[in-house]
Amino acid sequence: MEEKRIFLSIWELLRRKTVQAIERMPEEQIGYRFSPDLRSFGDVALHLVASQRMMLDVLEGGQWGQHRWTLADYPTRDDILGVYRLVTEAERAYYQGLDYDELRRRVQFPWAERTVLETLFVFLVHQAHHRGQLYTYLRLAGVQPPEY
Ligand code: NI
Repeated sequence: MEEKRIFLSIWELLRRKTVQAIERMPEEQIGYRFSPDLRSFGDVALHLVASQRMMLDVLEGGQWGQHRWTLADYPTRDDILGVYRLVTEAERAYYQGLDYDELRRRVQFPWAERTVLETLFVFLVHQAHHRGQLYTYLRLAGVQPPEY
C-alpha cells in the first residue's frame, strides 16, 4: 500500500539519522544544559523516544502520558540508544500490521482526535523537529551532525 510504503521509508530515514545524532554526542556532553531552563541533549533525545512510545500506547488502545523519560531514567548514551532500539522494535512490529482500515481508524489523543495515518505523520514531524534541536546541540558542542 502506497501510504504505508511512503510512511515507512520516511520513518526509517528519520530513525537512522536520529540514532546517528545520538551516537555522535560525546558522553560527557549528554547531560549538559546550554541554559538552565532548556532540556539537555539527552533529555531532548529521551523526549523524542518517549513520545514515540506514548504514541504507540494510544494506537494500541492504551492511555497517553505513561512514559515521561529523562536522564534520571536513562543516564548514559548507551541507555538512550538501548531504549530507542526497544521502542523502534515495538514500532516496527505495529507498522507491519498497518493496512487500509487501520490507517483510517480514528484515535483519541488528549489534544485531538485523528486517524492513525494523520497521527503517524504528525509524529514524524515531531521527530524531525527534535532531531533539528539535537543537531543544534551537536554544533554547539563542536560536533558535526549527520547529513540531513
Ligand atoms: Ni516535543
